[in-house]
Amino acid sequence: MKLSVEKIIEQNQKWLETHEAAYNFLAEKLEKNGTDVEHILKKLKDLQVAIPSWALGAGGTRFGRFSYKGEPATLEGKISDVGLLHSLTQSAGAISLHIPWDIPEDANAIKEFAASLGIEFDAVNSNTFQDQPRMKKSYRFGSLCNSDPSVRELAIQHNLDVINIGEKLGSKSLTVWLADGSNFPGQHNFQEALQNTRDSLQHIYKSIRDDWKLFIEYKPYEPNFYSTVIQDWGTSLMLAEACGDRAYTLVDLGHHLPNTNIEQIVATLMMKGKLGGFHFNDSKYGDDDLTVGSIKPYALFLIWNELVYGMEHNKNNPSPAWMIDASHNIKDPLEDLLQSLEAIQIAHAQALLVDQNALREAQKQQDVVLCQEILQDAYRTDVRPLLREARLQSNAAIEPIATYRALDVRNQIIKERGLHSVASGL
Ligand code: AOS
Ligand code: ZN
Ligand code: ZN
Repeated sequence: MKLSVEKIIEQNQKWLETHEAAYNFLAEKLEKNGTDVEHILKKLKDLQVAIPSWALGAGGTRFGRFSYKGEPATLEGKISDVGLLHSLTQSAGAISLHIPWDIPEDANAIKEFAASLGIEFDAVNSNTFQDQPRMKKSYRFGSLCNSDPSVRELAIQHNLDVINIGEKLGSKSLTVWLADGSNFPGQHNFQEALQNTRDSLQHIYKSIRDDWKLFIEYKPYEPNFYSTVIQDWGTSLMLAEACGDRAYTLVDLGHHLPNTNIEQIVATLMMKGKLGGFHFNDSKYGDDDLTVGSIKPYALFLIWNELVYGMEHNKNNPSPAWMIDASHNIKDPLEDLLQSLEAIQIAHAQALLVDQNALREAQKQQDVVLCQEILQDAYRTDVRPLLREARLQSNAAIEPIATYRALDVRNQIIKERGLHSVASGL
């Protein structure tokens, strides 16, 4: 199913008048305070966030999974769902594939189909956390870290195959997230596991083309509960540096122990020019993969504040590859992703509102109270009229979720695919 621009514009009429009044009021107020509103609108329009192919169906836990109605059962279906999100927001112009869940039968045809919806292929993800049918060896005791060289070889080869598929689709990066770790003290020789991982990653890195990047994701625990080989940003950074210039750390918001200061991690990585990828989600306890901004919106704003600062000041850091890595056990996945996109852009816009010069000055004066006032003044601004205006100017929906519902998109999808169609993946 496809949403035409005409239909979206027609829906926009309902909200146009209220939107214009709210937008003009806010824009005038901001301009008076010296904010360049056009600049913010441009930044909002430019930001494109990749949608992972595995977020288009319902997620699950180890206790089970409840499929959602009309999930996309094919790669075409997943791309077409991302096309819907992009039509509604003009900010989801890419998909991130997971291999082997999403192996295209005809890469050219898939590429053309995606292009017809304005969708590009972002990072490709390898999967060495599950055994595949007919595999000669098992990842039960790890993949790139495994003490058995033949398992490491298998995992390296899988990554090379993923790169090969990505090249055919026009991807420019590989994301490696490893489940490798141990469940019990004594199970691993920590040093050997890390060295094996480093050697394996170096091998993979040598096979990526000059215009590609390697993203190394870290995570403190799960699925292993005693130790994880790449447990934190420091280990990831160390491995990225051991690989080379085009290897970077990937920050996933859910991959931190409670109360970790993620914004400081972001600042440190950007200062080193090593923040390459970013996975958005939200969490209360661990890697909960909840809707972005649903639990800790202020933390998200503080993180965006460092991202905005870093993109402005750390020219050695490439523009990070943005992706939503959430999974929704009970919501309509497309509505959940629309909420996530909105939350990302809200925090982005609020961070763009921070008066950086005033903040630097207050920091120099050691005026702690004023520093907090400056940040919270930006955070407490209702920036939604800016998001709506950016979408309106891009022929996207002023109100994406309301438009999705008004156009009865889910029911049309169900008509096409059937109620019980199930997405491949986790
Ligand atoms: C796992 O926890 C990570 O966040 C990954 O990015 C992973 O590849 C993805 O969630 C699919 O399993
Ligand atoms: Zn992730
Ligand atoms: Zn995760």
